[in-house]
Amino acid sequence: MRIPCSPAVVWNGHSYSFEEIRRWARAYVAFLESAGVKRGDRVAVFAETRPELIAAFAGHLSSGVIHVPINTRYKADEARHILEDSGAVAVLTQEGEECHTVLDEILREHKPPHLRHVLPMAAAFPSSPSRKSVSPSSPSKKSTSSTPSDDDVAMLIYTSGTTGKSKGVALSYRALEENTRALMELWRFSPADRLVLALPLYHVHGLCLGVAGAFLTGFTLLLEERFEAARVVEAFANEGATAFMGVPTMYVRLLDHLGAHPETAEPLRKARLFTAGSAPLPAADFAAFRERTGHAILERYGMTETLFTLSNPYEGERRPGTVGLPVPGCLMRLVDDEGRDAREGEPGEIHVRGNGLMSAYWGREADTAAAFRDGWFLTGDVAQRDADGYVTILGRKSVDVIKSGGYKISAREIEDVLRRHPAVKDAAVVGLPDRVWGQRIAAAVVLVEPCDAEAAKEACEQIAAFAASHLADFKKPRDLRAVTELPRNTLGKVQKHLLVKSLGEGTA
Ligand code: MLC
Ligand code: AMP
Repeated sequence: MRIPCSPAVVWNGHSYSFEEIRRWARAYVAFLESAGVKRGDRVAVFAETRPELIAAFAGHLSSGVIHVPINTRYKADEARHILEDSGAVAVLTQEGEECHTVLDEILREHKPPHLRHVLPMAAAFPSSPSRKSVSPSSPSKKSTSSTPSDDDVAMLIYTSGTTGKSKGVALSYRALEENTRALMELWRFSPADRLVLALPLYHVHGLCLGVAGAFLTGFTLLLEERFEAARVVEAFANEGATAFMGVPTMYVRLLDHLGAHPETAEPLRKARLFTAGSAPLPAADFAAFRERTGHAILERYGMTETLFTLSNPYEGERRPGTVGLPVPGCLMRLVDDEGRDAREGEPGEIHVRGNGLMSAYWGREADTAAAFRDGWFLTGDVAQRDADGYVTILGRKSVDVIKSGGYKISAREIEDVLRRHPAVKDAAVVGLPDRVWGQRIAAAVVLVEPCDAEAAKEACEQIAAFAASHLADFKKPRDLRAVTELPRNTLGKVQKHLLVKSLGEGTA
């Protein structure tokens, strides 16, 4: 496919053409080769968003090196787990950043056994790319001699589940390309688009729909290091942005911004498309955004293990509170508790087949086998379908899977950390409904030594500080209370719905 002369990336006012990104990627691959990194090796990326990360991803794709991005908010334990579990041989990092300090801590304590190289950004990308555009073409996985095959693993994206530690989701070149292409066609992306990309580059939302979308379609990424509502509005006002993709928390913040500065809504009216996903978009926010900007946000549904499988239509009706219909190349069943297909309007678990399915959980055969039934991936999400086929997500089968700010969080992982504190005898974590974050983390702990209210408060502060030092900020309990016992049923299982009620009282 010929890519037109639009830039690939705009960053801090500088434009980088597709050809520049490709050249940069080639030099980076040569650098990796000189360090002995081979096709199939895992290379982790633990650095904040910058254009070099786009080139690193392109380089990994072109050379068959498996891309392993790490959440830059992770603390040492969390990042170490990914480095060890993936068997990464190298990690790309940027000096001076918080995650570089975290990496130093990991290396000081005990180097992950397979990790041979720490690659500073300055060494991996020594030449600043010029800003002059030359005859452009897309970074292509067919450009090297050792062309990866469609079934090779392109990337490992770590995601939480019902178990404590995160699992690496292995996604093939085929899944990445076919699913992304389907979405790009469905949403009519073209080289004329300029997408404001403020999503993190370590999850499939930003990496596939944003970066891979640009590689496949040739549109321009207006790249932001972090989401800031004012910057998004500015990009539509002055930088020719045409589209934005966000998680619902970002839309809440955008709406707050538009509320405080109503005049800034006007440039958004000229936009072509706003999409939302990763968590439920409240119908009230859909309505408020439409009223302010004239745009019906296009909500879609996805999962790291399946990529993007349901979407409201581009041209037809976008129904608030629904995630639309199957994406071309994807099939969906709703299966009730008896294993039958749920009837219209009845709840069932979403089972998925199709072009975006993962190959496996990295190194976890039993978990992989348990995640599928007869070739269908069992998502754990419960939904219903109306007469026109539109799907509404009702919730998740497990209360131990929490979504906050669009991040998937395992209640078990937080409980495991809380239980490591010497004052904690037992702990339970739940997600409480939250207007901005979708869900916010709350925890109940049973203390080893029963004590009066004042001492319990002090103990809770210490436990909260301990949790904060071991967990990424977004996993930190926002409310942590001491209780005399956890509500358990006769089988000893914690009744989390009762905890949601008691912890949520007076805080909604
Ligand atoms: C941060 N804060 C939170 C919080 N996260 N408070 C409650 N709950 C949370 N989850 C607090 C911080 O402590 C801080 O408080 C303040 O909010 C600002 O923190 P921040 O870290 O600067 O926030 P920010 O960078 O603005 O992050 C918010 C965000 C981010 C929405 C931009 O969460 C984000 O990028 N989310 C997207 C994640 C994503 O890409 N998910 C897709 C997964 S793929 P204080 O008091 O210190 O100011 C997937 C599949 C699919 O799900 O379908 O897409
Ligand atoms: P992740 O593992 O981070 O990829 O998160 C996937 C999960 O996000 C899904 O299983 C859903 O629970 C949730 N999700 C994604 N999109 C939506 C949406 N539009 N509405 C509700 N939940 C969503």
